[in-house]
Amino acid sequence: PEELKKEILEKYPTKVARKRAKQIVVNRIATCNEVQEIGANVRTIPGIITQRGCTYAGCKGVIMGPTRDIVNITHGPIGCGFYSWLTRRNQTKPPTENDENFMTYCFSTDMQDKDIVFGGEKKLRAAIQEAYDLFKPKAISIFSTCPVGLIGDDVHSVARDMKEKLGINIFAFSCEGYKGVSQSAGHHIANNGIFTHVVGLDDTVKEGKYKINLLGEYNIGGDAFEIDRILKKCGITLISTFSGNSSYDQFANAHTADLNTIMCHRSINYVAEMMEEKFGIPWIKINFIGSEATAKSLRKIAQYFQDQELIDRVEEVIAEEMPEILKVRGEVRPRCEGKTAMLFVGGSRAHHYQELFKEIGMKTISAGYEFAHRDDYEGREVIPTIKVDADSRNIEELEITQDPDRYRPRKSSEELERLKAEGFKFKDYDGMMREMDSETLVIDDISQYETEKLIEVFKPAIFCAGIKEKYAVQKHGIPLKQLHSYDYGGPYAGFKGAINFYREIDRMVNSKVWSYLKAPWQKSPELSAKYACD
Ligand code: CFM
Ligand code: HCA
Repeated sequence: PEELKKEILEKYPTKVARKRAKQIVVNRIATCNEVQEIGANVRTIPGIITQRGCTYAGCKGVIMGPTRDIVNITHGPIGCGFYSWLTRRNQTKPPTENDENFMTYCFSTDMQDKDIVFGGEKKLRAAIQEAYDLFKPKAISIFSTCPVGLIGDDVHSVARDMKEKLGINIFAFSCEGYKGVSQSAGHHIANNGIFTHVVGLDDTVKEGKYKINLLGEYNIGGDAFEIDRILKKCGITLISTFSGNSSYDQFANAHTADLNTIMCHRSINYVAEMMEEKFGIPWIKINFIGSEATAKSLRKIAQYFQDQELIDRVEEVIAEEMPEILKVRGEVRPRCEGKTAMLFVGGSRAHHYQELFKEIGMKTISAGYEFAHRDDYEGREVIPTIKVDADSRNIEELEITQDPDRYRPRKSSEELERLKAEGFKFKDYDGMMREMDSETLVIDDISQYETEKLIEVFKPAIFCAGIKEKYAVQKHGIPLKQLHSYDYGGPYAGFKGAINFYREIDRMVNSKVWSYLKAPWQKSPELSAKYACD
């Protein structure tokens, strides 16, 4: 891998090579028992074909998009709203036919040239009024796209005015696409907004002995439905999910839960931290991708509540679910054993999905995130050492203090001591690199060129990424599994999800079709491209 890194970098101009060198790391965890530092959450170098999306996508598409009963208005050109309209396959299921679901609509101010010249606030006001007249929603939120920031529309003052006029909750996000270096900035902006404007508005205490929130689960391909099924079976009450299959009321009531569990650490750790500071709810990292990881996460939740009834119930559920999983795994594993995978996705799945591959005997030889931060690679203990650059400073860090009336520590200090003695860890995430083998290549914000190099050298049995990478990779004769949209399949979370994933990967890596495939440039060599710096 060290050789390959050198070879990749050689093609770049010196300055580019110097920057990319920090973001390409050969994992040495087993040999030196220490995670190396990786460059992450920095600007993509202009000219490089990145997998990344924008800040607006992270705020509107990712965090707020999956909520069904807030009217989400994109203030901007129509393409931005259209792009983020359900392409992520975030599913939802209103409890009854009378409950709202606005996700099938795409709300946008459809900005035109004249709005850019004369300002778009009037149009935004009119759009809010129109949405209100038509739907009478509980809440409306507004999302800024690039031109909004450039021309200086004050979306927050429009939101305040309209909130007063209409008497419903209206709030805006300054999540212009260029605001940060990737989607990640949009996550943070969305976390701040939802925490400021919605969390804590409804103090109703719901029934339930074990009340949790599920943070960072977006119900892609129905994942959250499967997790809900399992939690229900265990007798655990889900107060809210951020934000798969969620509603406005869930967010408003989230602070009444007794534990926050985090699936995707990258996108939602801010809300978890703020809920702990303001309301005293502790958080733990869990992972429902992979059957072993699911069992481990359920046990961790049960251990937190320190209640024998729940501990026993969780064991019963695991014992009930596992036989079917082991049966399918046993069938699939001999056909997949020893095959290799590469995963380049988002900010958590490139890590989580390694679990599922491991269960069927496959090895991850290279992986990386599009936009995660160093803690998602190296573990949270590096957070104090992360340099805050101008780009991150650009994103507001909210000052949170204890709520004078509603702050309530969920565990006494004796209970905390007992849990600690049992090895229980709060606020803990070890990151991706510790769980990968030595000599694997970890690459942040991988480029198209680097992707092609990896494929050429390692010829993995499967490459996992997104829609932009899919066909370029498959033209090399390597199957690509989309770990964002799941290629219209899923769910892959929880117990039933693991079975779906085993079967899907078995089908993909054992199909003969790939070996028959000839790329266009293999058939017509004159089509083969040359890199400019050759
Ligand atoms: Fe978290 Fe996500 Fe992901 Fe993400 Fe995303 Fe996504 Fe993803 Mo696409 S919140 S970081 S910004 S797990 S949309 S559901 S699949 S890149 S790995
Ligand atoms: C986004 C959404 C995305 C894109 C997926 C892809 C998703 O980043 O704006 O590139 O295939 O999961 O839908 O990550």
